[in-house]
Amino acid sequence: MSSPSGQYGRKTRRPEDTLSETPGADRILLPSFGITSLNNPDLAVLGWTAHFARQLDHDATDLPARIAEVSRDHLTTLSPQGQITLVTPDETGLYAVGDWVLHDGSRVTRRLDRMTEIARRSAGPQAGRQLIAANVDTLAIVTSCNADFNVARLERYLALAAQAGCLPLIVLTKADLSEEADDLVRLAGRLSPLVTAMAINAKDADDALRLAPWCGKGQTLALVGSSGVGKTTLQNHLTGLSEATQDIREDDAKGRHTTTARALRATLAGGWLIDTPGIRELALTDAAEGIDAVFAEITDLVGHCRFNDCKHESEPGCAIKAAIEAGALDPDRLDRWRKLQREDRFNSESVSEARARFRKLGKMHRIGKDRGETKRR
Ligand SMILES: Nc1nc2c(ncn2[C@@H]2O[C@H](COP(=O)(O)OP(=O)(O)O)[C@@H](O)[C@H]2O)c(=O)[nH]1
Ligand SMILES: [Mg+2]
Repeated sequence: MSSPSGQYGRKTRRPEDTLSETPGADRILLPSFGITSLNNPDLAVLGWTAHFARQLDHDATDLPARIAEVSRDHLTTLSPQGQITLVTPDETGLYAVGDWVLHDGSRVTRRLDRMTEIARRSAGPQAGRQLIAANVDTLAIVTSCNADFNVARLERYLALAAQAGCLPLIVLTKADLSEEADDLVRLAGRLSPLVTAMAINAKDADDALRLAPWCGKGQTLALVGSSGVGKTTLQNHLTGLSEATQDIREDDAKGRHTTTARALRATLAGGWLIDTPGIRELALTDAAEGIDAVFAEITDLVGHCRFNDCKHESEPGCAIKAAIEAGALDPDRLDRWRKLQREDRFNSESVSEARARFRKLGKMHRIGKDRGETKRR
């Protein structure tokens, strides 16, 4: 499917050529397909893999494109044909930044099954599932070494990453303002199997580029976390953009929301980055497997309890209780696991009602579309 690199190369100077003059850009290795091809990247550069290729019908003429931005009434996509604006047969809210779609030049004809899908329970009293991004390879959970650092919150984000199917990365910013950065890295690195934790000064270009290996050729990295922790600062170093960052109120270490929209942006390392607006309180939904994966040692112990329905309270033969007594399991971690599970169960129930409404809507759209196609024949 993918075309050879260089096919779209031009001799004339284009705006993105100046990227290589951005301070810091000379410190990273520019990929062989060249930064000048970003306006017409080939499919692999955009993150296309066999997972998506397998979904194509052999005789179909529709072309693939990747969603860079979702607006109320249209999608902005990137493709080997350049940037294309598409309308959708259904609500654009059903699409996420990072999604792959097939199109006929102006309309989306199909959304391809996602490799990974990051979603949370939407904020506010109305139950719903809000898509954050799709087809993200690595989720960078950004927190700072100051007051934002919170083990329970990190576990919650790690469950989000595990549920989504993304590789988790914990990035502790503001290491330059903290004496305990190394301790926090060790602590964060123990919160889940698979997680990599690092402490950085996000304002330092070299430090920020330690994230480059996760957003190299064809790789997509998303940044999530509270407001004011340095996500946009990191994005600017990784992409060469200069989006507005925010001043932080020193008293409570809380930031104001400056980043408002999600977008897929090209990185200097040849991959893709999605900066997200700060999340005030992340609520999980449908994340039971993600929670199990993060708390793998507890999940394993549960399997060793004598009774299948052990509540880990006063039952005989409880492996959890034994582990706590032996000092092998931190009772606080057990409490946090319980709390997340309870909350996820509650949220998933209320969201499933909302989802039933969504399915009905989708069906109506499909029927409408079929009718439209019949008419045209
Ligand atoms: N000293 C220091 N300041 C930082 C660091 N990361 C971010 N900041 C500052 O924190 C504020 C918020 O950063 P911003 O990137 O807008 O955070 P976002 O809300 O997560 O996108 C800005 O004033 C940044 O300059 C860091 O590692 N060290
Ligand atoms: Mg921001």
